[in-house]
Amino acid sequence: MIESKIIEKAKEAIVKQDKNKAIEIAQQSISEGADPVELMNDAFIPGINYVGYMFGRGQMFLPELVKAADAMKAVTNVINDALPKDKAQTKGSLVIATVKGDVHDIGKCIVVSLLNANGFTVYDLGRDVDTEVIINEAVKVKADVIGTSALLTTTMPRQKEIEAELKKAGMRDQFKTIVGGAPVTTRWATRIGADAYAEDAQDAVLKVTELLKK
Ligand code: B1M
Repeated sequence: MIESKIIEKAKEAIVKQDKNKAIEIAQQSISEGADPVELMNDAFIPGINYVGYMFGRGQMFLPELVKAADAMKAVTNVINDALPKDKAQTKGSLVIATVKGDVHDIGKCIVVSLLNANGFTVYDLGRDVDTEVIINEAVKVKADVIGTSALLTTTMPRQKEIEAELKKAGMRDQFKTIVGGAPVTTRWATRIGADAYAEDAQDAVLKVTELLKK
């Protein structure tokens, strides 16, 4: 359990867009024994979510959102470096990307790191990635799973496009698919025909593990 004092400080550093402070809190907490995943989930993510809430209400503006995201990105790097690396044989491979038109990648990077830490081989294609590129890469590396992240309601249809393109190419059975991102739901995953939906990075590890058993 992360101490409430740390949670408050971490949230404040993100909301105040104080990158150095956020890095310092992350590094210090980890050196004092905090679990990096808990630290991210319980302390920093609520901070960036609050920023999103304020932005949505018009109480924070784009430059502040960008600075808060920059602080969050720096923290993500600290957390990712602290994750144990599972050097065991790969449990399966994934191609992951944030879909075309969408530059949100903080959550996707956390998902990638946790999958890596749990022994999966992940080909991270980055953000704003075209459907065709995602599918071609999955074919090229013979991925078991295609995972996509979408943070905008306007980019969610790209996840549907991937399902449609795979079907059109007669390749739908070749890959399992998993979708995620703040506006994405189980209902959406079912509606578009994706094999799984994951709410967060830990859930992604569980769902991918289940998918590969099928
Ligand atoms: Co933007 N943004 N943003 N933004 N941004 C949202 C998404 C928004 C909800 C904010 C708001 O209005 N309240 C809103 C979308 C509204 C909508 O679609 N209806 C929004 C908007 C409008 C925009 C712009 C259009 C703003 C503008 O320019 N006027 C613009 C769009 C740019 C674009 O993509 N084309 C924009 C830009 C940006 C920044 C660049 C400034 C920055 C992103 C920086 C970056 O990622 N490198 C940013 C940020 C930071 C946010 C919020 C505040 C935070 C997102 C985040 O990092 N969350 C966001 C508000 C919010 O979501 N509460 C918002 C933390 C992260 C850990 O969570 O990404 O959800 P998340 O990932 C989670 C899970 O979803 C899941 O696991 C992760 C870890 O727990 N998950 C997966 C994610 N991907 C997965 C994949 C999986 C499985 C699980 O399998 C493959």
